[in-house]
Amino acid sequence: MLAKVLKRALRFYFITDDNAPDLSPLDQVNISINAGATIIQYRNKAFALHSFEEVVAIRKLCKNSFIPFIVNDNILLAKAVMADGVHLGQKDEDPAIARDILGSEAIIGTSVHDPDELKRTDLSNCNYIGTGPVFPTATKADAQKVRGLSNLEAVAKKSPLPVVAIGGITSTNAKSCFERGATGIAVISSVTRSKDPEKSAQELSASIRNYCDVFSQV
Ligand code: TZP
Ligand code: MG
Repeated sequence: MLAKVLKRALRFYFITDDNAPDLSPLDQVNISINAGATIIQYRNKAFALHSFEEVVAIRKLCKNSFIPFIVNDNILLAKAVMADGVHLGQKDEDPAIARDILGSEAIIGTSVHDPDELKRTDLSNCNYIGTGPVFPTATKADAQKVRGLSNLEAVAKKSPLPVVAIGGITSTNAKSCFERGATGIAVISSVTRSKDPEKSAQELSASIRNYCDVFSQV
């Protein structure tokens, strides 16, 4: 994928919530895509094969909507559903293995928490990095400490790859992430735990468009 196309795709990065009380992952993805999400990640920390059809359905929906589909953690699941890529944390499999299995066109993301970790991370098989938590989040049980906007800016300045900000991002604070150098923002709960998920996804989308259409070069 062209770097410019990838950068546009990373703007509104929706990640599924495996614990949302009222919304299935497929419903979440439907709502997010209808609102303007530009890339989808399937994240299910308790993934088991009985959820395979759910992943296939989400994959199909993304394909029909011309939106890249990324699988969190699980390279073989990504391969099985012919996902567009995979997101791997520092403690997950090596991106080099994902590259071998998924091929040269796959979108491979990794998580980097701060500039020091960025220096230590081999990005040669990666296409983007995710960084955070920028703001407090209740969604990731084992999330690292909140890193804030200055850390986001420091990572974005040093990163050779596009940076997606994550953690506690809402329609109100999304703009601040772009101002500090994020190429995109990744969200879970501001859509999935909202009283009105459609409205929240639309608001998020509007705040991203407002900022990106005016200031972005791509
Ligand atoms: N990684 C760092 S924070 C986070 C992940 C997966 C959770 C983001 O969820 P939310 O609900 O958008 O804060
Ligand atoms: Mg992971």
